[in-house]
Amino acid sequence: MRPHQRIAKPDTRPNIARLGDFVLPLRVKRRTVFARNRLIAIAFAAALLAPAFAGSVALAGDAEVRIDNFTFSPQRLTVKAGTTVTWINEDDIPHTVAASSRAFKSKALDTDDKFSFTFTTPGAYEYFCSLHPHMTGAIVVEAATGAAQ
Ligand SMILES: [Cu+2]
Repeated sequence: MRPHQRIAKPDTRPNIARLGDFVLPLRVKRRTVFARNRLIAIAFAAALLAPAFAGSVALAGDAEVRIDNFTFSPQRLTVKAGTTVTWINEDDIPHTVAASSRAFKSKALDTDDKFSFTFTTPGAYEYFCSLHPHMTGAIVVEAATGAAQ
């Protein structure tokens, strides 16, 4: 009886220890797989939501000024700080967009050429066409509020 019990004890302990060693890594693996699945799910959700956010930001942050018949239209445009304004020359002769303060200046824009400038600092930016200085316009940049951003 006693010799059997003595033999049995060393036999069961390593078995439990082996089982424990085997079960523990399995649990850890399951958790990491679950964590990976959650990360993938979050990544998918972010990928799905990103275009919606990008779209709304683009709508809020972009503005256009068209150039046609020697006229900037709208001639005076008010935007929030951080807005990118794009001028498009729809006239059949070249024009430029040049800030009176020299904050920005385009090259000569041929028909359908574009020029963009991002206004980060609030203020009134008067500009003109350096080829036809009677062509004038203004961009008024307002401080960006939390709601508008
Ligand atoms: Cu011009």
